[in-house]
Amino acid sequence: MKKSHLYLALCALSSLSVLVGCGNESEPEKKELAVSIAEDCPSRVECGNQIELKAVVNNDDSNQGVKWTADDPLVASISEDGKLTGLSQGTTKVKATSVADPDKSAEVTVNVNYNGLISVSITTKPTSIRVGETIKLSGSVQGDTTGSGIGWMVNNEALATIDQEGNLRAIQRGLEGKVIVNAFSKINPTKQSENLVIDILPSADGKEAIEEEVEKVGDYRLIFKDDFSSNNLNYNNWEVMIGDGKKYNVEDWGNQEKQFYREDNIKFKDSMMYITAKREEGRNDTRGKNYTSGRIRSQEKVSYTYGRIEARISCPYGDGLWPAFWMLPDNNKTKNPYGGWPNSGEIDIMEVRGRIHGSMFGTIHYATAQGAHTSTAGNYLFPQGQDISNFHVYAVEWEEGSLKWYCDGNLFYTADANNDPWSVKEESGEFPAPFDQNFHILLNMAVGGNFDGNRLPVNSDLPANMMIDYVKWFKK
Ligand SMILES: [Ca+2]
Repeated sequence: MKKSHLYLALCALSSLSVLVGCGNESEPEKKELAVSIAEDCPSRVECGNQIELKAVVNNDDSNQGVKWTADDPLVASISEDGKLTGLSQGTTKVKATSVADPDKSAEVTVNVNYNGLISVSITTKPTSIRVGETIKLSGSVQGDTTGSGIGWMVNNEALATIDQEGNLRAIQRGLEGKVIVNAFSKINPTKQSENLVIDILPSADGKEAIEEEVEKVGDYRLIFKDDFSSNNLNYNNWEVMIGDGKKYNVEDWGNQEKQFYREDNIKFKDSMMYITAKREEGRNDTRGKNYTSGRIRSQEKVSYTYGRIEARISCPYGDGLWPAFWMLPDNNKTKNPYGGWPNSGEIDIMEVRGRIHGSMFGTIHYATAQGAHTSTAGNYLFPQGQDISNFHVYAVEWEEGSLKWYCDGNLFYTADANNDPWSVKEESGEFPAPFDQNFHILLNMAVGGNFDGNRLPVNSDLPANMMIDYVKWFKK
């Protein structure tokens, strides 16, 4: 129903109740409680600064009688009496709820900005480090008026770690034999230093790795890890995908999805990445989409052929929410040897429907010999007392001609030549194509779309957080 029609209907109802009300003059008059946001209430704040929000209750603008809450604690913190502190760039809906009648409330959207001209640089620039060695790096931040300081990150935490004092320690040479270090501004983590590439050399006694510190699963050795331990997105590993898919020539991401992806919907806290789906009506930068969310990929940054690919993830409840941890081949649209999707293949390590709390899916998509899309999938049911909202370790073990899906170490599906042989168009490749080339990782949460019958979340489901603790890639 359109709003104007609803309004007319309500007017008609209220005049009716006035007419009916004429006969009940003896009833005591009820005082209707009204909560609104004060006209002079601020709606913008700089990171690190505080503003005082103001509500009006029954024409009383003293800000008494309401409790304040914010819907995105990663963007701003708020006290019950309306003192809001900006934490990171983004928007949050803020609500004033009547203490006397919790059904009465009013909302305002607050923008948190950082407009300072920040630049970050690394001042010590070693070119190499030996396995087992620790080097202290230093750097500087210019233009940060809040004095929040500098943070550190390394692109591959399987090869070396760095703490927030800048101590870099090398664990193994790995496949690349180097790591990339960045310093960043803590108040605005998108402001990062230039890449510092540091070669990892064997230890003085010739060791390629501190063997007892290299994580192993069976025959697999860890070759890549992003633990998000610097509470920041590493652009050397990830590209943030923005928009409704048009930029990538897949309108509504090929699935009639209802979200617009924004970088603001990806945040970090306590060594965890949060992808947050929000209802954000009336924005002028989402091409009419009423939902926003986040999506990242590692195309041509973290991409290998074969291995065990793993992540630890918690998914939210909510109709139509579609969190996914999955893989596509590099350049699947343009330069892929097997052509575009579905011929070039897709590996879904984990997909859940926010409506269905007790199960998840692992799937491969590929093409029939005639070039039509087909897929084969396994379904995992969580044990009693667990569901999608708990943290689970989702993994696929992908080797030549075989894919095995695991949840928390439980093998629940195998696709191989004996079980579910796949194929692609005859002219472009035979089994085990297309799953014999470099694939990269994607993490996202869609809203709506055809994975769960175009259902949409109710407003109370949002904002909803998909939380990712880490991503790992192992190889034999
Ligand atoms: Ca982590």
